[in-house]
Amino acid sequence: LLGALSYPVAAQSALTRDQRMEWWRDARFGMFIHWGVYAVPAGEYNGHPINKASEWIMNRGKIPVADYQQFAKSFNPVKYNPEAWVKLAKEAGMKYIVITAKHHDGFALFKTSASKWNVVDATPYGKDLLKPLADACRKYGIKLGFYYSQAQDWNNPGGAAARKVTSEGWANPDSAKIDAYTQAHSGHWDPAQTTEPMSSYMDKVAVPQVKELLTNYGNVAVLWWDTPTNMTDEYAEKLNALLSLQPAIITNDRLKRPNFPGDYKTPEQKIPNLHELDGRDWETCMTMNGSWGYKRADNKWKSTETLVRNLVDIASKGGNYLLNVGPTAEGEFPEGSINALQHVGAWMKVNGEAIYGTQASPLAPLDWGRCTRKTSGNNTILYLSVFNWPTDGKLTVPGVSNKVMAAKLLANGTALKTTKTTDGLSIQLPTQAPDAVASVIRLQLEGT
Ligand code: FUL
Repeated sequence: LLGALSYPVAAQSALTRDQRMEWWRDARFGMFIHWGVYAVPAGEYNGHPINKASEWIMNRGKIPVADYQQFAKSFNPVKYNPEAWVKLAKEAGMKYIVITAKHHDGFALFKTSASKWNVVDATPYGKDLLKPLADACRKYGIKLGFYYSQAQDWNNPGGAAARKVTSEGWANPDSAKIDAYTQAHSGHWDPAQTTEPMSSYMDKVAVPQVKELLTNYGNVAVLWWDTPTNMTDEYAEKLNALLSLQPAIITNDRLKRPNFPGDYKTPEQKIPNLHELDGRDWETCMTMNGSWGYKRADNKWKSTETLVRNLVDIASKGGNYLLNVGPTAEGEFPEGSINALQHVGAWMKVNGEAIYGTQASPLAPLDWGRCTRKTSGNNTILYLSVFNWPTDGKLTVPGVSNKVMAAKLLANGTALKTTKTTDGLSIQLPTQAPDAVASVIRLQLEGT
């Protein structure tokens, strides 16, 4: 009889949101992975670079379904080494990974009976990519989450397509015709995309696949929905109900707005200003170069300084940083992201305690850097990350009048002298910054 129920009734999780969110709030730093057959064209189509295209190449280039599906024949990630990926994430100081189980191109990185458009059935590789990643995460104590594009799906018939993007960037002689068709067909550019209504895509693909993801891979820490384009309340409800398969799972705010706010907000490619924060949990997702999916020509990597300071800035405002890697079709991380992860990891090894398990700064914005906070018994620990090292060796911390129990540099343990001034606290620093990117002072104060 129970088997006759199509959807499990949303059992109210025995855990509170605070309990489910606890690990995530402590973690502060995670890895996003955008991986799929778009890594084959890697930003180019018919010998032309497509404007702003990596994982969006099918839509930007208005590539017909049958042509796009050809890329799967060259998707053969024989160098895929999930243990190496997980170890690298861990070395970088990241505590969780969120991978695109299915992006807008509809391609499933996992074994699914809901659609043939998946890694097992459509590629020469022929094996589930998520299973060994889930195993590696379990082995190394990293939480695993799945990104799932629940509404936009440009390959499985009936999936939605964002309306506004027009064909661009390649010398397609039919551009004008294709754009007119797209405008008239709710963003779809190929009749093969609309042979079924969205409700049957939801029933046949999205709902069963989310069920598979939440059943076949052990503990799933995060369901990272993406783009609510054309979502109805009815299907948002059905997808949301599936989360009860994983009672400890947390989820973001992209299932359907505004009725499904999820557990946290997801500013994209930007760090919110303080006045934009409303007390809800949030996570900034960001690329390491300019692209989510692998793009061969994109070699503009953010510097270690930018990445570390972003992480510190985000932690000082109480948020998380989800930093992206776009692996190649062979299954490797691009060199530029490996380097970046190693450099951030070296900083985190020394200064990680200024990030993990911290809370937002209690101080007014500082012109020389950022602050995070922890409580320890009857004391408050402030972690002062100094970006601009004072040339006169004196750092002023406005607004601090508590008794100082201890002050030291995390980089080398050097104890620091402090004096109370009318402006707050003055800390005597060595002339040289121990770390050119961000040097952290651990300041232990009486009182909480
Ligand atoms: C967006 C998507 O459309 C992008 O491709 C990317 O996945 C980003 C994280 O979210 O909404």
